[in-house]
Amino acid sequence: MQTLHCGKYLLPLDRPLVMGIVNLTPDSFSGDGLAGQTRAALEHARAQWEAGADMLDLGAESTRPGAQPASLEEELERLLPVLEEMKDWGVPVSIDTYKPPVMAAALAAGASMINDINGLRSPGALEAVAASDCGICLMHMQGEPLHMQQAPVYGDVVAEVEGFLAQRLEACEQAGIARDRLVLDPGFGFGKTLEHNLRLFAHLSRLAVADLPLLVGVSRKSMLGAITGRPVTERLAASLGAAVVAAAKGARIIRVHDVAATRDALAVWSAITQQE
Ligand code: YH5
Repeated sequence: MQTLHCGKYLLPLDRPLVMGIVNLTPDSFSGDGLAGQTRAALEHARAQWEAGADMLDLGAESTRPGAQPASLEEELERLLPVLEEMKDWGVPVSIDTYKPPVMAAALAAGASMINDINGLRSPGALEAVAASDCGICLMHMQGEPLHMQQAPVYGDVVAEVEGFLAQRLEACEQAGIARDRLVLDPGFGFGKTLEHNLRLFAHLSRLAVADLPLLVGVSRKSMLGAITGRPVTERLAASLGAAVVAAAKGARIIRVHDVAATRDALAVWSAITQQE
């Protein structure tokens, strides 16, 4: 059975794992300062964990299309107090960041995984993770968040994303990072039109370069809004449909906002699949 080495955790990949999203950006809180933000984030993290998440993904900088970058200091100020509280919960904590100093500080504070939308391309990123035994998610993105949705262009999107992931795997191997720490992600919505996203989803299995596990993150995303015509607050059913299709196409980790509902949907898929 395939496993994912994630710091002190060894995660079995015989059923799709659910990664619960924990958002630490200020736009997701009422605005009562850092202490209030920390408390709200911890409550959300606890709820995601109790809902059955296999791991939690903490993001302190918005990477939504058109989002402005946060400073290093802001990102650390939001992350570290939350991580400090969570380090004894017994849950693998992933950090959604592309900044090497944030990676290093988070790993020192007990994080088990680095989820990098930039695929460890920032100078110093490979070194920051190579020095530890954390899990790593290598995601594909065309452009950078501020402009990536303006005019994404590909020749063959599946071939290009596959080539990128193979190249980042190669860079990790050169840096001495063991393969059993790596997860690959096509990066739905990151410099992709609806058509690009659908083509990537349809050919998901081709992206499992070197048979590495795939992570899929489409929960509540605009592509689901484009398909259903629904606003972000009404995309649960669409997200569950996508999660099941992702699992059926071989995804090993599903990154979601709605953990309990996703676990139920995947439990049905798993039960039927095991019966076959
Ligand atoms: C991902 O796919 N995505 S942050 C816009 C939405 C809803 C959700 C319009 N970090 C991924 O979740 N990390 C993000 O509604 C990620 N894979 C990995 N590995 C964007 C996001 C979102 C954006």
